Amino acid sequence: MNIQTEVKNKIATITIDRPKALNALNLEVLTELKSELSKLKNISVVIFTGGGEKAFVAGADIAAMSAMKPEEAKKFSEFGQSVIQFIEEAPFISIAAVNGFALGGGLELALACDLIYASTSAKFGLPETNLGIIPGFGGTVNLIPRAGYARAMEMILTGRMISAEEAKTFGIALELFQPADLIPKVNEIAEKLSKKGKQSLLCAKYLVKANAFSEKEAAIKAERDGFARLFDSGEPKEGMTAFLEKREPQFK
Ligand code: DAK
Repeated sequence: MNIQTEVKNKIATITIDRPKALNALNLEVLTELKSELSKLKNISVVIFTGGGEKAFVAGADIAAMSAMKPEEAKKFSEFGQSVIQFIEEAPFISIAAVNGFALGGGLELALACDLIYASTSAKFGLPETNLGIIPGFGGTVNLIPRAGYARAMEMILTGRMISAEEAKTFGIALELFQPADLIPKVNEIAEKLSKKGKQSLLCAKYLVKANAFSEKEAAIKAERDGFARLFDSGEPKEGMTAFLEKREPQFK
């Protein structure tokens, strides 16, 4: 199992636990994640975090993506987006407890959550353009309301990794905690939330989201179409192969 779920009172903690690949998301991990989420009953708050010392989630699995045939890529995209959408619309409050690298699809998973807290050693980024691809789990849509247009554009174009401090300054992480304090502090926040009326929390969540994202469906479709079109250019193949071969990509 790549996903560990712990339930206490009305709070579930879901740990993406594939530390050898820095918790990268492949179809198996996403399938287990969806299955665990679907099993939750009478839960007010779900905390997402990463297993091991280093990573929250270092992105979609590059090795898996680079080997995908078009049909598999389509399945991965559609299924992955359905998991992200499930979290965004879920009848619980979601909190990302970012304990290390939150890159690419990993940052996008955090951005799908209602609240993001991080350890002081966390690192954030959308490095997809380094690989010849673009974010595909809502990054081009969901970063803007948090970080603003200018920072979202900068992070997506440069793909640079930012520190936890910068992520807080940009509005991505709400608060930073020492690594050992992250989960206890996030648990305290979750406990306070779980004592409130669930219907009022959910009503407020859906209203805030509706106001922040009026054209979301079209924007997500445009992201998906853009991602698929890129594969005609040869850039994704060169970018991802270079990562796996531990060399700099040579884009034409
Ligand atoms: N995928 C697969 N394996 C990964 C990985 C990833 N994203 N990130 C790390 N790993 C693996 C490494 O290959 C390495 O494996 P071994 O060589 O040991 O077999 C192991 O984890 C440990 O990583 P490193 O040795 O590289 O560790 P370092 O401390 O030196 O560096 C790092 C840590 C996080 C800086 C580095 O691993 C790194 O740059 N990782 C890649 C980060 C990245 O580029 N993330 C974005 C991936 S692309 C879409 C939906 C989603 C997406 C796209 C489309 N659609 C719906 C259309 C999303 C795309 C992405 O997320």
